Amino acid sequence: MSQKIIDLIEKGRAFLITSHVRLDGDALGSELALCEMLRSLGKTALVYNEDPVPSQYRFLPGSDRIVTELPPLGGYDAVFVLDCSDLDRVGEQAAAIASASRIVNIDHHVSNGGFTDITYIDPEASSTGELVYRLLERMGQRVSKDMATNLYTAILTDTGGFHYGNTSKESLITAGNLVDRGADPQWISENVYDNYPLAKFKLLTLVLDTLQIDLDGKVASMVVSLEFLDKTSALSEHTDGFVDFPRTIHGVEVSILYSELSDRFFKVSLRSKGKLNVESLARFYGGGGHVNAAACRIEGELADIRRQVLDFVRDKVLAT
Ligand SMILES: [Mn+2]
Repeated sequence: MSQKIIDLIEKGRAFLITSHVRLDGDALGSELALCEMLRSLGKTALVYNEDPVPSQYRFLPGSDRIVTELPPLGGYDAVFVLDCSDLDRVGEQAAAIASASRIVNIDHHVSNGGFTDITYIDPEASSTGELVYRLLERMGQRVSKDMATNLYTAILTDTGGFHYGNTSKESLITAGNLVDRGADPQWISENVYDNYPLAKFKLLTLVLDTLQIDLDGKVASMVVSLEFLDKTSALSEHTDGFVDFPRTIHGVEVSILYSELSDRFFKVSLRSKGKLNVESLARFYGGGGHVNAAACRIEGELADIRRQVLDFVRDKVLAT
């Protein structure tokens, strides 16, 4: 861990914390735990995100105090950019944030581009939440019940409920320590996973119907069209987790979700089993992520995109 980060926290007075668009449990949990730690040290700290908090994460302590309008950066000693491999991931305010006097990046993505020199990056960590926990320990900070809830949620969600290859001994020990500090695994899981709005379920029934199996049963893919969102009054955030369903099919090694963002523009979410690396595919198209979970955006006709992606999966991902 960079001593620079600890010095900066000790000397600074006011900090802004942000993360990526399309918020997830790791982004939010890490931000909120760090924010509480900074406040407990007597600092001014604020969390800013471009996107509002998705409904299943509104139980996170402190999530109601997150702002979606970027405050003037002049008053802040540094901006913490969490869980982002690239500054562009923060959204439309990336250029404004780039002008901050200091930027600190805490992240665990393999494809981190190194956009600042004050970093704590560990691709071996399960989640950014695990890194924030290490920072708390290193600084000798007490982990409150609220911090424990936020950080447990970060680890839980980024490991897919302790399911993916990043479910390491350290992530489980950290999760155990967080339970010891007051995180309630059943209550957190019920909030995150057993809390679907009905619109999401209706959307899922349409999306499941698009299931396509390719490459001898090894690849399964589904499509979310804008028309489906419209028909079911679902939001794009409701597609979170859909890509995990085809992966559960026997024999499937790679699952893909094509989500239409606008005309001729698709988000491609990728999941894989075992050592198969879908991050390489995402990176090829300008995206990124982790070995078993990655995403990118591709422009074009869906049929062409599917053909290109399947070619890449056959020649590069399954071939290794
Ligand atoms: Mn993460």
